[in-house]
Amino acid sequence: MQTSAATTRLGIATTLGLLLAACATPPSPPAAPAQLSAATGASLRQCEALAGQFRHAQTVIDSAAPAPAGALQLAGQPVAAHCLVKGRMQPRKGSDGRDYAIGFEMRLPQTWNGRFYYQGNGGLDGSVRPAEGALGGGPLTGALVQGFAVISSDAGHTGAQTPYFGLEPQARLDYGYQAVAQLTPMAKALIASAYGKAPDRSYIGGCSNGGRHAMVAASRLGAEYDGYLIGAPGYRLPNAALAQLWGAQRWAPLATPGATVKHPLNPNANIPDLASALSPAERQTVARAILGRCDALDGLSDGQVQATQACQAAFDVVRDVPTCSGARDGSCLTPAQKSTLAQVQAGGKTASGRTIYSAFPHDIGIAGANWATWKFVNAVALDPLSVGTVFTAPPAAPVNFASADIDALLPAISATTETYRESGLSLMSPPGHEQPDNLLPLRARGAKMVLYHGVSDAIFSAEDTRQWLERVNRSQGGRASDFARYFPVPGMNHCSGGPATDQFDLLTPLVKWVEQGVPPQAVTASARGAGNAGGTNPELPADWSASRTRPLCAYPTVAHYNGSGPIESASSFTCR
Ligand SMILES: [Ca+2]
Repeated sequence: MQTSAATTRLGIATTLGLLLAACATPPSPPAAPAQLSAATGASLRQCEALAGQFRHAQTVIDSAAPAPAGALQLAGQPVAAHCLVKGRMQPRKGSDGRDYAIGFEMRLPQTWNGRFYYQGNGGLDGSVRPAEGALGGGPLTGALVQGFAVISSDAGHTGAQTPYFGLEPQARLDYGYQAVAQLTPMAKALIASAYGKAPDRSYIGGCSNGGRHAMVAASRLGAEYDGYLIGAPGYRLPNAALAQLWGAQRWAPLATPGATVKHPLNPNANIPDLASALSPAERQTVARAILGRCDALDGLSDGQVQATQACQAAFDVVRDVPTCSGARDGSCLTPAQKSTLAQVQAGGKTASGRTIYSAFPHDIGIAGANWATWKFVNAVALDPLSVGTVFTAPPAAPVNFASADIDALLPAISATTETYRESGLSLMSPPGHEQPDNLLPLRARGAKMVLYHGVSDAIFSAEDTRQWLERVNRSQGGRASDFARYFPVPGMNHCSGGPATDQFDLLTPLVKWVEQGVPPQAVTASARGAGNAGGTNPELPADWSASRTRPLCAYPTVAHYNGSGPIESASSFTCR
């Protein structure tokens, strides 16, 4: 009897222990997402008539005309016949006296696949780029040629080269998120007029600021889109821009005194030649040192580091890069260069110790020209403009990178005023990105998110994207991969380029996931060597095949060589 009572007490204690343990663990995973049905196609019913007949609030259609097959080319191939509609939403006189509107074009295929694609554009927007929905670096395909009805927009202002729209309160809100919110229902209604039915499935995608638009839409417009293709999302763009100024301040003392280069936007102006602080040969030296530590971690020494996350622990700038014993000759770094590179890659902090943005991964794409353009040219010529006039409240003149007070500017991106009622961070970032619980309805509905990011992106950090996914995973009981998958692109710079296989189509796998329930795990990416129709990548190492392929692997899996098989082919690798 005593044994039995003891057993019962033990049972109660065990139950209590389990209950206590249960209380201490994160919430249980959400229920499995619903499965959305597949889109069905239709044929275009009308084109020119849309100009006179389509009615939508605050919308002006300026033209609607057929674009015959071949009027637009993608990767040297004619795009099929479609209808090109141009228009504007919310035309208005801005508080600065200038004329504003949300300009757009839509391209409606004659033979439609039943889907809508919102093409998010890059940079500061400001121009209506052709609505072709081009995919991946040096694209071979795009949403339009795949049969989507595609919209492209200037996000509410014109003149991509001048960020002064940021002084106009509504224009900066349109740029941040309100243009997408206005255009989305209009575009769906226009599609319904053109084809006799609304889109069955809707997608939004882009890279850089376009990836940001898609990521913001997931938080703000989660019921409007079924699939989100999010490339190099500058989802904390104000922080990233500020970190650029901080980094430029670190590099400046190492640059050749007095040396200048042409301003990228103004041929009559010069800027300091910060690139002399870390020359192309020195960046190659760093890349070689990274290869030395990390190339074989994926099972094959092939000039690519697939195990990018493991490489962060394996590589140390100060230890692994040769130190100059004499003058700089490209084959080594001085101790000051090493410590600056280590500091910049680790991520900036203000003088008072506040984190400005994010760490950046060590990766061989540091050898890429685009890496240097962002760190040494755009950090001096572009980011001071956007920080000064778009991301801070109240906005002011462009800041000077050298004298910018980072400690004062960091709170200014979170500040509001009577006129600027939303902060730069609020208008640019996905609400709730710190704790992405607000994605639960999107997930439950069956919508999917596919993210990708060049591991050597020098402006928006792949580490910041990885951290976002980890937060989603934590907030959803470890089940983020049910609806959100992230594909790091080793070696790739900002959206394309660098020593990388940077040509890929992640939209097709996203559609398959949304509409057929097949989650993407390994997606083939190609190098763009000689003869590539999407445009060649001049930074492809000479010892790679011109058409090398590798699988992009859903994080946290990594492409490992199988131990046999042709080394230029993705088929010899497995994501694990
Ligand atoms: Ca390798």
